[in-house]
Amino acid sequence: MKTSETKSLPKKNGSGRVVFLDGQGELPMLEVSTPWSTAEIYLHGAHVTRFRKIDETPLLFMSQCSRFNEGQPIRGGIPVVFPWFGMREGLGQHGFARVKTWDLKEFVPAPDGSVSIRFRLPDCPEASGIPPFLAEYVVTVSAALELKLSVTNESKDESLSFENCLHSYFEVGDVTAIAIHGLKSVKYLDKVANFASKTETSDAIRIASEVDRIYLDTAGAVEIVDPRLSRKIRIEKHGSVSTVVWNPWITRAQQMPDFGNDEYQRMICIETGNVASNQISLPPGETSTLRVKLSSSPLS
Ligand code: TA6
Repeated sequence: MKTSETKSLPKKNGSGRVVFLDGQGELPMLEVSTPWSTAEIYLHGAHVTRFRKIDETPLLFMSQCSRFNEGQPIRGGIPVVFPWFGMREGLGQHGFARVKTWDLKEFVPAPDGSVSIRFRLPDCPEASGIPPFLAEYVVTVSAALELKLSVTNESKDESLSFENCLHSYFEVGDVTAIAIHGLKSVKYLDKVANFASKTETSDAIRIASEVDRIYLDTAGAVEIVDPRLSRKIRIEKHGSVSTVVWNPWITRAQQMPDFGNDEYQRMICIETGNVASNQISLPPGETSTLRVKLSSSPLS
């Protein structure tokens, strides 16, 4: 529940605007409006929880059971997974970036009406075991949603090894009716089959059971064709060679306390990053940038 409007900053130019609100759990949130769309972004995790084009169904799925608490991840939208993906012995799942309150560095309403917001991951005790780094995340809202996660290795002599992943949850009309294109002939690790190595044979992947796959060495765009919502979602990327596809299906959905039992029916995660054998090893002083553009268009 939004509780109060705390601050509204005037536009500098263009017609995009940003309003500061108390979001759910009273966590600080930015509400962004542009001529084409609206978006909501929490400082907690620099987490985009909503992107909606005017007159369209929201692009991103959000669980009705999501927690909005400091120290716990939000379920839905776009969790920023960094500096590791999956489980790390004693350290939990998917890194600490998604449960930290990011610093808001600036927001820029551009003359064309789009709005960019830049966040920085603050220093935190969890980062003490790895070489010093700077992580910044820029979210640009327009007719599309563009995301840029950059990591700079600030060490003078040590390489920085990490995984990154923008773990996007998409809203779909009926997950069993969608087709996922763009991964044919790509090798993947099948987590549901104990990480067996397989090769994708289908140009139109269908979901009819639990799916949890890490597609490796793939730089191409992916599309979700959704006949129920009559739209196509396109996921374009740069600086990423892994794509993860996840739907928990019935049993896992029931096991997750922050996810509704039936919500698996209207979501699919198509996640963009560099994980597993595609993890990044960044030399001292260098910057690695992951860019993702999410857009949608009506099915013709
Ligand atoms: O990206 C897929 C995945 O790693 C799955 O294995 C599943 O556990 C999912 O992420 C959600 O993880 P979370 O820690 O948010 O519950």
